[in-house]
Amino acid sequence: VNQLAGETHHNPNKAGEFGYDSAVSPPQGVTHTPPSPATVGSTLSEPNASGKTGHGPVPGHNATIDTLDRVRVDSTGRVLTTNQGVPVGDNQNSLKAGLRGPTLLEDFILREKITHFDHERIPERIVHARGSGAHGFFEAYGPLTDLTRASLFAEAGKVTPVFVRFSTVAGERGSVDTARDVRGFAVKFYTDEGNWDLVGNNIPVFFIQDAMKFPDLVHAVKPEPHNGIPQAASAHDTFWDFVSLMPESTHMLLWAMSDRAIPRSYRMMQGFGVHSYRLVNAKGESQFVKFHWKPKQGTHSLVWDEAVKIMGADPDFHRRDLWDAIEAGEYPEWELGLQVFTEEQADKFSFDILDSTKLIPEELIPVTPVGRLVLNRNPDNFFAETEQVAFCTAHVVPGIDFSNDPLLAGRIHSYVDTQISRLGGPNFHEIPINSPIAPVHNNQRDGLHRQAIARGRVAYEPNSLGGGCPFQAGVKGFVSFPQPIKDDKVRGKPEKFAEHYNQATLFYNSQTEVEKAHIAAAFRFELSKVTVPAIRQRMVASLVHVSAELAAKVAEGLGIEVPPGLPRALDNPPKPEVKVSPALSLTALPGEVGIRSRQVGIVVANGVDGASVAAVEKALRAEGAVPRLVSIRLGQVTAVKGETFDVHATLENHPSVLFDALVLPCGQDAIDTLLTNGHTLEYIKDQYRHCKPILALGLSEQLLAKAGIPDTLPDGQPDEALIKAQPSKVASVLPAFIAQLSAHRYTPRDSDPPRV
Ligand code: HDE
Repeated sequence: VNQLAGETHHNPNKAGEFGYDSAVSPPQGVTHTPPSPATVGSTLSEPNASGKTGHGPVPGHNATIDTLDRVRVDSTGRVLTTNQGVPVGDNQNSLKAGLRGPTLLEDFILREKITHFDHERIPERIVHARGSGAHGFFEAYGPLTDLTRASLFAEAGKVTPVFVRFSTVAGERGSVDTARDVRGFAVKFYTDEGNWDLVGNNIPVFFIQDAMKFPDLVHAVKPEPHNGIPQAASAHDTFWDFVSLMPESTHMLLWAMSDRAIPRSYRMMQGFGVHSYRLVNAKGESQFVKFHWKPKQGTHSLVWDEAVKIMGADPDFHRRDLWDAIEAGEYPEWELGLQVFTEEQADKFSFDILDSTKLIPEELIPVTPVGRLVLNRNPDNFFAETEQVAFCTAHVVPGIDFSNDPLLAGRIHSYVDTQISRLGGPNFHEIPINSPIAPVHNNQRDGLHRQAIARGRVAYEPNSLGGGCPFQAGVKGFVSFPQPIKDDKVRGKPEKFAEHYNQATLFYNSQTEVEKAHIAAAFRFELSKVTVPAIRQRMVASLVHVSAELAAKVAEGLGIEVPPGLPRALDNPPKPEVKVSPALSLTALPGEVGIRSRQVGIVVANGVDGASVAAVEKALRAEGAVPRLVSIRLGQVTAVKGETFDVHATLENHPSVLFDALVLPCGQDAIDTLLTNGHTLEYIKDQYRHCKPILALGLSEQLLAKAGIPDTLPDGQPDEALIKAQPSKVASVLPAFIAQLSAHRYTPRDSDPPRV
């Protein structure tokens, strides 16, 4: 039973993992939800394809799963075979000429096994190598037919299966989850008119304006080529050398230095399509659109010291969090929102909507919710699904089209191209996780690893021998929006692209004081890792144009004077329409309040007051949180009245940075034991430093004192997330503790440097 799942949770959309019969009958003691009638293109409330009325809206079944069924393998109860299906008699010993003699070349069983093993790895993605994926579905809120003919938006309740992959960008496949980095947010919609891939990030803008610069950017941020250092980090010379010479990166740098780049969870971050795309309706009318994903779980982040410590404590922090939540039936959910705007509106903006270093403030174009995305099933096999999934911005469907964003243009080429070497040929669309649910018929043939067996002698068009099939769909097929173009062929950029700082300033000015402090600290940290002083200097000279306050703070942190601003590309930059945009601050998006799936550590030891521990555990479980008892070693602890508690984790194997909140127990013997254990004090210090709620019962005040935890905030005000109570009064403080946990972090406690 997985940790988050506790004893009671079970993901009804995934039959038991173990046992040959698991595909048909659930493991004992759990309820199995029958597959819902929702097939691709169906609505949740409609009868299913077979005409039978369904079981009602069970938002669980994924049509992708049906198509993947044909390739699923369950070896339970089966005999071991070679890849040719020949039963293997001995899987322990190679074939030898005598027990001590040479191994024979003839041993095809050994050779097949080793040969396959030798080729198990494929090239990792050049960027976004480390990621985690899940299956789910998208459900449209209502018809968007006036805007787009894309079939997934055709009617209210229409359900389209999806596969989503989240990722970091710079780190290699085996790197850590909580690096400071942009996160990928790639969604493959298996629509009934073909696959649409919305390959986005958790930040709405990008570092560069033109695809021409992408290889340079990536070469700059990846580990330096001479020594392969550093892994999964932008805090090094080549990255800051490049971006400090590219003022267009400044806006994105502000986002990347904000807490957005260290999310608490993949489940708790926004997603953005970044570029302007087009929606095209059945009449051929088109408007521009920007895509937004907003998490129902709220948008929450780590703090840097916490992120660094989690890298060591659990490098798979985000992967595990996503996996556990889905296994436990805590399906993460996002709302898709659209910013729709016309060419005429776009022309009037002070910025260019083809420039991916700019966003459209929500004050100018509001975000309209149009549907929800739910992830409800973990992959069966990481390699087959998460590693082999191939997202391509070129994968669009009728009703979705491109803008002329020059960054997007390069992407339309790059993603298909990269899969050809990564996945070994042009037939990567036939790999089960990539193959559309919509049928595929064309005259493309052959190539490495071809799976389809195309029948007949016709592989060309026009033909008469095949009755002209497959025939063109005409206007029912994908028709590119006929945007008029009349211009010179040039290498260059439109003038508005040359304004680099307005939106960086907008972003900075829209942050809370604590968020601003974290941005300054992140610049200080990253630039302090740069060894060439001139690069640090140049970067601060760029920040001068963003905010004098920010430049001063960073300069102070680096021990330099604020330099004069870099020369600007434009003498008279256009005036921005919006000065402050609350939606750009993380705190603007609290999400649904609640503590579901939040991890709470309850520290225990022999002699603990058992009644209050049990009460806290029960109350947290009732709210959907995941309380875990932590002690010096595994096994059981015996409470003061003789009750016993199972210990779930140890102070050593599960550092407190992995918890969202901490409970310290009462009971003199327990406190005496914990006081002598340095791990306990680190536990408390980290929770305090990272502004997480602490519930300290009775005598545990002694632990707080030994850890040096201040009673009040620096200004003498009470610390509302440091909640103290006698064990008998625990019920009266639990609501306050739960409220603090739901607020995620108690920022009034934030200080730089930390007080303890
Ligand atoms: Fe990517 N990007 N990118 N990118 N990108 C890749 O494709 C590329 C950009 C993004 O989970 C690669 O399959 C170019 C912006 C995500 O599998 C590659 C340019 C955004 C993922 C590639 C960009 C992204 C990728 C590497 C500038 C946010 C991971 C492996 C012109 C809107 C998808 C692969 C997954 C992956 C190229 C810029 C998002 C090399 C040339 C902007 C989420 O094709």
